Amino acid sequence: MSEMKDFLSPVRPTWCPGCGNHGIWNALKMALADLDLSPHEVLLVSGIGCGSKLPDYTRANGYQSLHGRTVPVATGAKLANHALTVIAVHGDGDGYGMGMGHFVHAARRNIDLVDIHQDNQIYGLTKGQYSPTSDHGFLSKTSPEGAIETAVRPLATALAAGATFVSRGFALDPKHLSRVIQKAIQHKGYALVDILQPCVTFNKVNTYDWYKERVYKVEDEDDYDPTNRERAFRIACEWGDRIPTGVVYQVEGVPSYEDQIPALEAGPLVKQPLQRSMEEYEALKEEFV
Ligand SMILES: Cc1ncc(C[n+]2csc(CCOP(=O)(O)OP(=O)(O)O)c2C)c(N)n1
Ligand code: SF4
Repeated sequence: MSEMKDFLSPVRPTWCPGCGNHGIWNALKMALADLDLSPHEVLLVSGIGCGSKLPDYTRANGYQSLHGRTVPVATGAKLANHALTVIAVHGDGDGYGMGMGHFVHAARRNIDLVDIHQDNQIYGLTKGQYSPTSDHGFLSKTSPEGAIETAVRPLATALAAGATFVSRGFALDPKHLSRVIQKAIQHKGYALVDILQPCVTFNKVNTYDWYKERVYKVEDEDDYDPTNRERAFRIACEWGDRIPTGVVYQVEGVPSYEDQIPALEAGPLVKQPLQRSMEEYEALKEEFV
């Protein structure tokens, strides 16, 4: 059986004391250990941001890519070796700002990725600019008179794009979050995990207390039915006095992107021989030259 400590790298986190990323990191390690995965079976791909440092602190395959390009890199890695459990992990600026197009296309492609967003409603690493999920009126260095845009609603956006698994967790509840991440990993297809992650240094509005007063677990509701897309959409749009957490939508049996690629039928590309026989070469020449 794997244990959480198996996923500890020798590098210690430099996140601020109290940062929500500590809880997310613990929940992720807990999920990987509970699923009895080994570090070599997992690839963590991140972008640039405070949260994107997570692969440095975790013993597994890791790749820190460019700001906003987490999902395309994770997609390429999944296609090269679809036997890997590929987890994209990045901030709301990275994933819902620069990476917004990739988010929507990954969801509609149903590529078998877990897409974790450390959603602190602010740019942490660059010291406190407002982000795509900052609420209307949010005061920051780049919105001194209050943000004038409507905030992105990630769960509703994912659902509208055709995502087959849509969820949210809260960094202060790592056990619940870990169960949500486990379900996302077990899901075959694109899985969004939006995580409420207080940035204690730069976001003085969306604090632990602010979230605590508002979050509820969708599975505790009497009429919980994560297969009902219409109902899920209503829940996905909720924000303000009530903020839903848990698995909001899940549908199984939809073919994933990589399942539909004939070249992958013979197994992961990385395991397939690079060399072609003379006969195969002649056949290719015949077809194309
Ligand atoms: C192409 C590019 N544009 C901008 C930046 C500057 N930059 C680095 S991190 C970041 C935003 C970080 O916010 P978020 O993704 O929400 O992550 P957090 O730090 O809050 O975890 C920005 C704008 C960059 N590194 N690369
Ligand atoms: S600046 Fe915010 S997001 Fe970054 S490590 Fe500190 S508390 Fe966490």
